[in-house]
Amino acid sequence: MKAAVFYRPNEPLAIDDVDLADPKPQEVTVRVAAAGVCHSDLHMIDGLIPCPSPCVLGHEGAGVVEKVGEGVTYTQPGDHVILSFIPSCGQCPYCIAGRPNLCTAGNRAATRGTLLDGTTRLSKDGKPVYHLTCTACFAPYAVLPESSLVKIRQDMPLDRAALIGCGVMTGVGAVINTAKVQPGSSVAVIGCGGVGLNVVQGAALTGAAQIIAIDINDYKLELAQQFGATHALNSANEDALSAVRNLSPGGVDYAFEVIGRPETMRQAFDLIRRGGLAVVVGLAPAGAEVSLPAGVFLQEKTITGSSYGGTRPRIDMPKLVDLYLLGRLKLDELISRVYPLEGINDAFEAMRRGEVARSIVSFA
Ligand code: PAD
Ligand code: ZN
Repeated sequence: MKAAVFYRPNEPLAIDDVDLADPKPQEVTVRVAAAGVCHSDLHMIDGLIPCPSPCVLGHEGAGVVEKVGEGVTYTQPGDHVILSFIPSCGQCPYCIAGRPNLCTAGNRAATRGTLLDGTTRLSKDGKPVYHLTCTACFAPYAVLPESSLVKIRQDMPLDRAALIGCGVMTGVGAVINTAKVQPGSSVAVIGCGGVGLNVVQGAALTGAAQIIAIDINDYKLELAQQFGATHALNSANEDALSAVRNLSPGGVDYAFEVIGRPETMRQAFDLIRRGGLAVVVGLAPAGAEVSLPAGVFLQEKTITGSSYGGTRPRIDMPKLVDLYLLGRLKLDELISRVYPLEGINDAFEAMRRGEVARSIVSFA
């Protein structure tokens, strides 16, 4: 089959023929319907975050179960599923504590690019090809661990469902699971791309009273207002700190960094009030550090990261599906463009130029 393969940073992905073996025990083959284009993959293409090579990218997807390996009990052929980009072993202290997004074996496999047993089902000319985050969904078929699948209602359109697999879950989850934003609060969101727009809509869902969208691209700020932002600040033209202090004296209750830059992570910390919470969602380049003003620790501010929106995928994702089908979660508005697999590099260029909320690759 054709797949989008990463060989080296700072090069376009290759649309190459790769082989996909049958699922082993506890694994499943999924026919991918659609895959969203997320900035995390672009960080790897840009060489900011390490990526095993060669590797089929794509970690935001949904599709239909085609085949199940021995011992699979959760799912059967024909099921509609969202692909979760962190599998879970179900047995480590994180999984037992209800934090499968931090699963030791799942995170190890996801970054190493293998399935949970340390091997790959993808290959080319008999040599292993890695599966980004056990999903590798920039391809018409994927083999995943059973624990990477989340069954969903059959009446949910699969292209919309794909977005829940990363951007929507990460953004809404950062608000609901990580920050637990309270109704009536003030929230600043720095970076309103595919994930940041979902932080904005997550904040709107929780009933935040003031949602201040910050970006350097006016188109993203317009989108943020459609997604529920009450204020929009272009930080290329005005100083975000003083503008936010004017709107919310003393600082906001919660600030979210959704870009992946140390400067804006620091900005999130500066924007919160005494006792406030800053949440870092963006992935920083490998080795980057953030410095914090030591004098303000007595202000009891908190800064934390949010991995995959702190999700328990099989609990949260079907709820997001229900909210979409009730008309309470915006997904249609996120899909700015639809590309065939061969257009994948154009989709990343459009993201780099800031032209899209999200693009999807469709295999329909
Ligand atoms: P995107 O490219 O769609 O959005 C990034 C946004 O940031 C764009 O709207 C930019 O205009 C804006 N921006 C860039 N620089 C600045 C700046 N200096 N000040 C203000 N705004 C700026 O990316 P995305 O939404 O797909 O991903 C955002 C980040 O989230 C990225 O680092 C990605 O790797 C990370 C991510 N994290 C997780 C997780 O589990 N924590 C999951 C998915 C994505
Ligand atoms: Zn992503």
